[in-house]
Amino acid sequence: MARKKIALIGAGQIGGTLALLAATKELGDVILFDVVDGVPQGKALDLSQSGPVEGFNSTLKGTSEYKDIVGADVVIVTAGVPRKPGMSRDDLLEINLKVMEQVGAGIAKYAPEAFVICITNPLDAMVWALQKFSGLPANRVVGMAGVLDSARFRHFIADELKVSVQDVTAFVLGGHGDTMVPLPRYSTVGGIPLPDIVKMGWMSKEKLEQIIQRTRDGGAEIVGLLKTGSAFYAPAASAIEMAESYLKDKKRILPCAAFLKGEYGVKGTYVGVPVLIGAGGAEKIVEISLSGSEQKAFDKSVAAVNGLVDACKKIAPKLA
Ligand code: A3D
Repeated sequence: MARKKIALIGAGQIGGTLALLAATKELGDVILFDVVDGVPQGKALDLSQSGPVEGFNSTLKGTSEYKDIVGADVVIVTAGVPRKPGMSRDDLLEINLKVMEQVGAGIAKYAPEAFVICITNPLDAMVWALQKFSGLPANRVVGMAGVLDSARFRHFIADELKVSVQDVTAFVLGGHGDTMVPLPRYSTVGGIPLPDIVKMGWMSKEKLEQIIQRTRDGGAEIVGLLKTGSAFYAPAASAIEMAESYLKDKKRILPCAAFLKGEYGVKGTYVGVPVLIGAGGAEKIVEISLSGSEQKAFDKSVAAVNGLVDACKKIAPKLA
C-alpha cells in the first residue's frame, strides 16, 4: 500500500507538533507548508533527523509552494495567528479570514480530494469560511475543537479523582468559545456518568462546576501562562486523532465542528457535535438527546457562532 500524504498548512507551534506526531505514528509522508520561507524547511529537516533515532520511515518536506501539497490525503490547517493574553478567539477573525481565503484556494487547486481539518481560530467561523472558500464537500471539511475541549475536561476529572485518563470519557459540544457546552450526563468515569459520581459522593457538585468552568477557560489559562501564544501540544494530538480515524477508517465518534443540515435544529452552520469519522470523512452526525437546559446552552452557543459567521459575511461579501 502506498504511503498516505499529510499536508500541514501552517508550520508554527501546532504545525510543527502535528508533523512530529504524524511522522512518529507513521501516518504517512508529511508536507509542512508556511508563508514564512525557511521555517517549514528548517522544521522538516530537523524532524527528519529525528527519524533515525525514533525509527520512523515517514519523509518530511518543508515548502512555501502550494503545488507541493498535490494529492494530499489529509490537510490540517493551522495557518493564521494565535491569541495573545487579553485577546479573545474572536479578535482573530478578520486577519485569519483572509488567511482562510488563500488556504482555501490552495486546497481547491492542489488537494481537492483531501479530508480537511481546520484548527485556526475562531474555529467554528474559520472552518465554515474554509469550506466555502475551498468549495470542497462539507463532509470532507471539519473543525478540531471538541476533541481538545473534551480532553481538557477528561484531564481535570481524572486529576481530581486520581484515576486513569483512559477510564474517563467526556463530551463537550457547541462552539469553541466561552459558550462551549460540557455535558456531564454524557461524560463518564469507568462508565459511570458524572451526575452519579456526584451522587456517590466521589466528587462534590461545586468541584464539578469548577472543573466545567476551568474547561471553558482551558485555552485562556494556557495563553495566560505562555504569554506569547496559545496551546499547541494537546490541539495537535487532538487533530491527529481525527486524521487517524479518517486515514484508517476507524469510524471513531469524536466531537468535531461539523456542517449541520438540520441536525440539532441547526441549518447551514458549523458547530461542535459528535461525528463518526471514517474513510468517507464526516460520515454521520450523531444526534444525542439534550435536556431543556442543555439545549438552551447549545442554542446560545450556536447563536454566538452565527454572530461570527455574519461578521465573516460582512468582511467577505462573496461568502454571503
Ligand atoms: P503559530 O505558531 O503562530 O503558527 C501559525 C503559522 O501560520 C505561522 O507559522 C505563520 O507563519 C503561518 N501563517 C500565517 N499566515 C499564513 C498563510 N497565509 N498561509 C500559510 N501559513 C500562514 O500559531 P499556532 O500554531 O499556535 O496556532 C495556529 C492557529 O490555531 C491559531 O489561529 C490558534 O488560535 C489556533 N488554535 C486553535 C485551537 C482550537 O482548539 C481550535 C487550539 C489552539 C490554537
